[in-house]
Amino acid sequence: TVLTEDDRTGTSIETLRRAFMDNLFFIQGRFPEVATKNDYYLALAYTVRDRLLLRWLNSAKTYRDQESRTVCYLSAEFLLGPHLGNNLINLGLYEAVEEAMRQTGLNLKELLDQEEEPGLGNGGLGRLAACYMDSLATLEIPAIGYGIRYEYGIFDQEIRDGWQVEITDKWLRYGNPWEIPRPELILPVKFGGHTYSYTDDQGRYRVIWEPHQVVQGVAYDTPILGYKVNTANLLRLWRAEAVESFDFQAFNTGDYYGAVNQKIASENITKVLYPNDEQLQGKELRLMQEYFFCSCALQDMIRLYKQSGKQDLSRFHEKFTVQLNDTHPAISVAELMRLLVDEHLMPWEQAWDITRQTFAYTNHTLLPEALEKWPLDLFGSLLPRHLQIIYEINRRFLDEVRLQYPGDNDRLRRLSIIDESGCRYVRMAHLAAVGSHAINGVAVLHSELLKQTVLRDFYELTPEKFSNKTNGVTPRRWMVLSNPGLTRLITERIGEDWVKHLDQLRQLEPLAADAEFAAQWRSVKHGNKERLAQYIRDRIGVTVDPHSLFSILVKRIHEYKRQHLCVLKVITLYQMLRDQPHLEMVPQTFIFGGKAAPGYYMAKLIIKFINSVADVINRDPVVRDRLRVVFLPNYNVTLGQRVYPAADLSQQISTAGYEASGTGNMKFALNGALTIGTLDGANVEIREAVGAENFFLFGHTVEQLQELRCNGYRPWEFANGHPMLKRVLDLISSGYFSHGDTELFRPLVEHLWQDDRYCLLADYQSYVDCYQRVLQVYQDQAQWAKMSILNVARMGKFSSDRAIREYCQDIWHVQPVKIVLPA
Ligand code: 26V
Repeated sequence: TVLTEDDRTGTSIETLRRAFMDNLFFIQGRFPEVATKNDYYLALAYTVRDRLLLRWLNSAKTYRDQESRTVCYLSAEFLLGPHLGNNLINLGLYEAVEEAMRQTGLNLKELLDQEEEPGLGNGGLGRLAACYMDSLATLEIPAIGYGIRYEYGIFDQEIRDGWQVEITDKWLRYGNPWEIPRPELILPVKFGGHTYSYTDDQGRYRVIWEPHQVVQGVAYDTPILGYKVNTANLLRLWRAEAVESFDFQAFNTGDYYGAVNQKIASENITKVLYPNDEQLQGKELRLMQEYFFCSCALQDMIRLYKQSGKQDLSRFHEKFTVQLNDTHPAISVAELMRLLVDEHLMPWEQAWDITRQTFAYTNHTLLPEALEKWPLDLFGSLLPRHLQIIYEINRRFLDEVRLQYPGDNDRLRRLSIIDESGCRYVRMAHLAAVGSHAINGVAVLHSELLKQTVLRDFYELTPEKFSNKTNGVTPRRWMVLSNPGLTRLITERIGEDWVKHLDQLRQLEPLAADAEFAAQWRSVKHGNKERLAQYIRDRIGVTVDPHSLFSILVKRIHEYKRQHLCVLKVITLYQMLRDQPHLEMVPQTFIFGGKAAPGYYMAKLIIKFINSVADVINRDPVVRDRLRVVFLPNYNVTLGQRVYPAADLSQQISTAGYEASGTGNMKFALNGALTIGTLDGANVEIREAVGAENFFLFGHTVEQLQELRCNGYRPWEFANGHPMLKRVLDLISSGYFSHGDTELFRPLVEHLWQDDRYCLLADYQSYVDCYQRVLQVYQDQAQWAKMSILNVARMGKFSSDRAIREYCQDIWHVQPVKIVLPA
């Protein structure tokens, strides 16, 4: 009953209201008359946190008592997005809290807007880790996410004069109520120095690593709650600190400034997230970050293992299964070997057995420049012991290869963990592949290409290790939280089961022919578009018409993603309007968003290009209301939640073979957008699922591109052979979009004309033609709505729950563990 409800765990509106006011007083130290919005946000966050902690502690206790097998997801990035709204959804308390706030005279939406999102990731890879944490908890799988607690996450983007400007992301400025620091949970991590070996009194060969520097990792824990279950898993992020004893030593020898410098150097390790940059390679601090969090994670696992009373580590792989999210944590393979062999005195063969059974590796890119490799001298000076271990792993591995392929020296060279062609490097993908029992790509096409290209020799060697795990996204954040209108409409018709069993969306199929339902469907979409239009007006002062077709391209800016192909298309439409000022044309709004890596010149120029074209078009009276172009600054999770629900058309236009999967494509389609896309990444499977007739396909296939290139791709022939394309390129070159400056966009146009690595010109015609079909269909609003409903109805496969179930069955071999709250 309400009377006995606990202030920290109760869920009635009355209790929530009381707990909230209590927290405002006793945690924020404020009374209502002087409280800021942020005070209210924090008071609410602590109220919600109490309810999380109840479930979290019970989960931890249960896992400990039952010695549950646990998934450890190692990732340098977790792009979580704001916690408050998501936790309210998963707790099932959204409406109750909304009402409690209303009764207090506050607006929940405004408080939600107060939260600074933890942007601890670049894009798809980090966001995938966050979706997977949500699904693991929802499926009641014991799991720990291990990563880095960056003090500064991905930079904030501002646009000045059309150019991107980077601002440091001070996300911890006003405190983080979602994390619990564990100042006593500290682990040492060594760097540099040298090794020496000796034979101990029992005749064992042993290696001692005498480091140059030791830092300590401090754990920061964030509970990750599942949807309407009691499971709350652990996200444990590590922050680097100076080791006390180092300070002390320096202090004793009188080197005060030396000690302070030491402290600063240690803390630098977790200062900032590196943006996916062209020049990541050779950044020593980046390698330090990677090793730092992997060492902390593995030491922590060993600590947990030993907590359950077991001393010898021979069953480590039975307690833990570790997923490597790309190669960023691949150093773990060598680190676990070091911990087992050097520190726990295990024989090499046994340690290697355990290591291989522990790890599995997910590859997320085929781009050659994105494949991680470290110069040998840098690697050896930072991690001298690991380099020795890698040599030994490699020696034994190549011996096995020799047995299978006698005399095939070229194959040995290709398979080696050490790249010896020219400067010598450690190839992290090879280390991950050799040290894992399972290797997967993130979409069917990607997994196939992986086997044919970057990991071809590994596939030939051990085909049984390879599988595909097509990515997925969590419907909790990407539908229920961000699109309440659609959620309500769907639930009215098919009940609420779909939120956990997304395949159930298929029950919507018959409703695609239901005119009344279609009308409601369109009205939900229109409402979402109106809200986005309002946001655009507030944010950048551009008025867009919510009745126009919202055509959206949001993702990191990269040449392979071909944002500039979409701009060529926009200029084509503009040219048509200039040619025929009275042309009847479907009114369209093109919305772009995305960050460029600060060191990636072309990507930054593409942002300037989009903004320059937008400026000219939005100002030109000839366009009237038929065409608008906007670039939304600072695209992030929060903005994604506004954008996906408001899209009519999702642009997924990467060059075939380059986008490993994409996950934005799934978020759009699940919110009722139709897709215009290439046969790349998961687009292939989305098209298969929703039906070819409900997907706007264009562009060369991987095979066609291969053939094009074999015959010598000459982009200028495409430009010269296509009058409209030529006019568009000439218009750009003429300085039309750059106040007469013919230099500004020259690198862009020249690149396309001469080299066009990503084959924009080859796909232009097909893109433009396809777009005509889009416009035609859009004119038939009933037809469009029908296709939109069918898209959603058939997108169930792309839930991250499905992906996680596959990982659990095929790779991790883990079962759910029910968490029961004490009565
Ligand atoms: C890294 C770099 C580093 C240097 C040069 C440019 C560059 C470009 C891309 C990357 C991405 C590395 C890994 C990654 O984030 N992959 C993304 O993973 C997503 C989740 O699986 C997937 O949906 C995206 O298609 C894939 O790009």
